[in-house]
Amino acid sequence: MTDQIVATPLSDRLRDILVDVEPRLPEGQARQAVRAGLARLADPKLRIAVGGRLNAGKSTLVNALLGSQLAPTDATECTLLAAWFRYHHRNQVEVHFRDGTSTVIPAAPGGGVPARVPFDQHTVTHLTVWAPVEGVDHDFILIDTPGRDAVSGLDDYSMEAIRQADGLIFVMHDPGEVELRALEEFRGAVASARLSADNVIGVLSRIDTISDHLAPAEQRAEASKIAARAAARLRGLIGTILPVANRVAQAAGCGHLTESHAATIAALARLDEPQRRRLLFDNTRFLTSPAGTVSEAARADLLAMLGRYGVTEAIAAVDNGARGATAIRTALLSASGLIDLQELIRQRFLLRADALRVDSVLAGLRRVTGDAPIDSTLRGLADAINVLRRDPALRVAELAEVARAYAAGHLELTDRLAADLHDLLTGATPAQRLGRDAAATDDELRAEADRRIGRWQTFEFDLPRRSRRLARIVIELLNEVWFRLD
Ligand SMILES: Nc1nc2c(ncn2[C@@H]2O[C@H](COP(=O)(O)OP(=O)(O)OP(=O)(O)O)[C@@H](O)[C@H]2O)c(=O)[nH]1
Ligand SMILES: [Mg+2]
Repeated sequence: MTDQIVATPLSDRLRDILVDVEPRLPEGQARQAVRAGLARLADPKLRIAVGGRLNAGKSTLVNALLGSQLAPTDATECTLLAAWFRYHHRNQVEVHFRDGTSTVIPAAPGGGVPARVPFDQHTVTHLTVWAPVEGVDHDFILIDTPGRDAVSGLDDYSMEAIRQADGLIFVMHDPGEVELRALEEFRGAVASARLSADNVIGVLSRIDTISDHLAPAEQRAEASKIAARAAARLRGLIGTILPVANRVAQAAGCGHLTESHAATIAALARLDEPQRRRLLFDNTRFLTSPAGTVSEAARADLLAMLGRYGVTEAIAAVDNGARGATAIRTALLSASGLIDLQELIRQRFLLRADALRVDSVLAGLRRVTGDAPIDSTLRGLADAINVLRRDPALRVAELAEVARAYAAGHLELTDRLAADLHDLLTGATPAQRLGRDAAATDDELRAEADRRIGRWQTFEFDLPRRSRRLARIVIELLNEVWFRLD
């Protein structure tokens, strides 16, 4: 299997194809699309957009991932323009206009998106925020997008930003009926944007707000159930949905939590059990109950930053031996779900960067090569693309990893699971990938995909944590097969 994976990056091969075709095309839509593809390939960074409905907590999550508070967050509609975060040793903001020009304006004090961008926002496509953020831009560009149901009519703009991305983190705050319906609608809207479980990660955000009376561990358990239900409903559109406590992740990730906060948390941890319980019962009691030497102002400060959920987690971290701000921040980052999300981003996006970038360029080209082009140059381009598309690296590279773990004895599979894996690895058609013959109807194939997904989900549940990712790779490919059935 692994022998089939070609060493030359797919993006290099696609670039060669496009460089060859471009001068032979007449000026027009097709040539422009090829040029756009070449421009995209010239930028080696993977683009990951963060999208979702208004107020879902997107910008808060972006800051947590950046490790720096550069995206403005607010309870009212806040993000009006898509912002691309990239590395530069100096803070500055570049405004990109619809006519293709751009201009540099000063960043907000401390860096990041200024409160006001002094241009008619309808003339602007997006901002590039240059900032000395380590991590993100070395690996990928993070794009914060405006809320989807923004009343200002910017919906199209956020879709435009999402369309330019190679992967999407879809943030949902409350996947109840309304939000799920909005997502179903979103599914229709993004069909052209090539989004599917293959390149969309879900985040269930603001999990501290699920209930006022649950302890953090119970909130997380509840959040996991909600996320699993939403994932089942959104099968095919979103691969995995991870619960994340965004605000806690932001406070810990952006270094807001200082040594002085750590001292307050340590003092709270030293209170006796009844005092602690009273204090953490609700926000009012947190601010007013006796708390030894900890001032009300210090408590208010902590509460504003972490919420009761985060404060409870921080105290638990001290109970578990965390000493000082750095140790508490590390514990909070892990408890918030951000570390799991970063790992998922690495697995689902970064390790597949080449294939994802090529895939998104191909999506842009499909518009000009889609319907059996008459022009012979375009026909040649379509044929070359088809050859590239069949490259197993575009689809099966990661499945090979599962196969390798299985072959090496790191992953034990029953005969049935091994057969499922084999079918996925070797099948050329959806039916073959599900171990069925060509006569099977789509309904039968869907039912078969469901059975296999269920089997792998049960299997995943029983696996040690470090191996679950392998089961998830299989589940997501099965989801993809399911999704691509007519
Ligand atoms: N309690 C709680 N509040 C949060 C959390 N994450 C974000 N918020 C709050 O929710 C509000 C919206 O957060 P943003 O990050 O600005 O949301 P957004 O999706 O970027 O909003 P738009 O850009 O306007 O669409 C802000 O007041 C945040 O402080 C969280 O994990 N817990
Ligand atoms: Mg925002």
